[in-house]
Amino acid sequence: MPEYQNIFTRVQVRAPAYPGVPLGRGVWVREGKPLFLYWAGKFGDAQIGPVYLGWLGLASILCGFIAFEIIGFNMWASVNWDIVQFVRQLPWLALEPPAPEYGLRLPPLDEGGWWIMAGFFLTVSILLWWLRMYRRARALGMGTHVAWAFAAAIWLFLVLGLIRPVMMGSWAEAVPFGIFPHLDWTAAFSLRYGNLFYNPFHMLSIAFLYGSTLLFAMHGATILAVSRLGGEREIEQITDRGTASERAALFWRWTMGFNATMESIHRWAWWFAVLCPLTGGIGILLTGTAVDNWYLWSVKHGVAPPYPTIFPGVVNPATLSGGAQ
Ligand code: 07D
Ligand code: 07D
Repeated sequence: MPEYQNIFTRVQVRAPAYPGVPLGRGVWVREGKPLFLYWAGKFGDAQIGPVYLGWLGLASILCGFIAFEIIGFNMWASVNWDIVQFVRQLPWLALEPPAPEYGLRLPPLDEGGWWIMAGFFLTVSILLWWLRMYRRARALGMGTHVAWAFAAAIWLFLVLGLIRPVMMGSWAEAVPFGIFPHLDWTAAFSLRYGNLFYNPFHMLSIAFLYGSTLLFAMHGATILAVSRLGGEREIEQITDRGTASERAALFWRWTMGFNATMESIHRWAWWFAVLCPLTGGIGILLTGTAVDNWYLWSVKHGVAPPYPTIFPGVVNPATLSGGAQ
């Protein structure tokens, strides 16, 4: 019996190519003759394909491609179609949303119109991909947990780029497309609204983000540690608790007095991951709509001390010239 003592050991089990359960009658088939890749097997399953594309998959990829092209060509145009500069400056290039004076109106293409068009196609692409996940899960008789977890991320994405800008009455509030530009936007957003650290929903989102990595590490490590006893066959261990499950449970009861079960750990993981963008989206939606300055909000609610207490004689500039609270 092999020893699974380190985190790199990987056992490759190779069964005959399996296309999956039979498909109902329809236009689409599962495409591609399955092939086996040794290096894919090192990482995950060695079998690649077949893939089910379907109308939703096709339409989603098409829309995603259109969005990607609009963003790419606009970035390329911004360096005067110089391919060398395009490649060199790519991480800094941007496709920006319309300026504030346009509000929610349609601006000319080169003043934010392209951003609206790219955003439209990206959003449609993501929503179609969600439908595809949902429908493929139903087709397999599975639960739709993956689709609902994805929906939590889509919620944050929609808040950032659509729902909040519409509530604020301006596309200019939305995120630009671009690798560093979207980081600049994130930093500027925090500063503009009085430091996002004081937003309790940002705090919650961070707790779930950190909590997710902790749970993932604990769960992955626990299962690897008992895989020499068959622990990675989690479903069998749920219905017929074996020595792997018993030891894993004992380990955590010994070390911290309490343990998850083979089933509950996956519920914890799902909720922690889902609550990260769910709470985050609430925090972003409240920003600028209900709360204009999270620092002043915190002072008001006794979470943060006012500036003059820390630096006597200093007047918080946000309280001057009609700064909204
Ligand atoms: C590992 C799964 C694979 C996904 C990957 C991302 C694209 C973008 C498009 C050049 C974990 C694919 C990337 C399709 C290419 C163009 C136009 C997921 C994994 C590898 N961000 N963000 C990144 C997005 C927001 C923030 C990286 C998307 C908010 C910070 C990547 C969105 C805010 C940092 C990226 C989005 C924010 C990043 C790595 C959408 C607040 C980093 C992502 C649609 C939440 C990190 C240079 C990753 C970085 C980073 C993509 C939204 C903050 C480019 C698609 C507006 C602080 N973000 N982000 O691995 O290195 O995710 O940036 O909402 O430090 Mg971001
Ligand atoms: C972005 C969901 C959308 C993505 C989708 C996927 C494609 C295709 C292609 C694979 C990530 C689209 C897919 C396009 C992919 C291929 C090929 C999820 C997304 C649908 N923060 N902060 C968060 C921390 C500060 C700021 C969340 C830490 C500063 C803003 C998270 C710190 C300032 C926003 C978090 C820190 C600031 C956030 C994101 C530390 C900047 C948000 C959760 C230690 C100076 C977002 C409420 C997430 C949010 C957000 C962490 C600091 C700004 C927990 C750890 C103070 C503006 N921050 N942050 O799941 O929800 O994102 O806030 O300093 O909008 Mg923050």
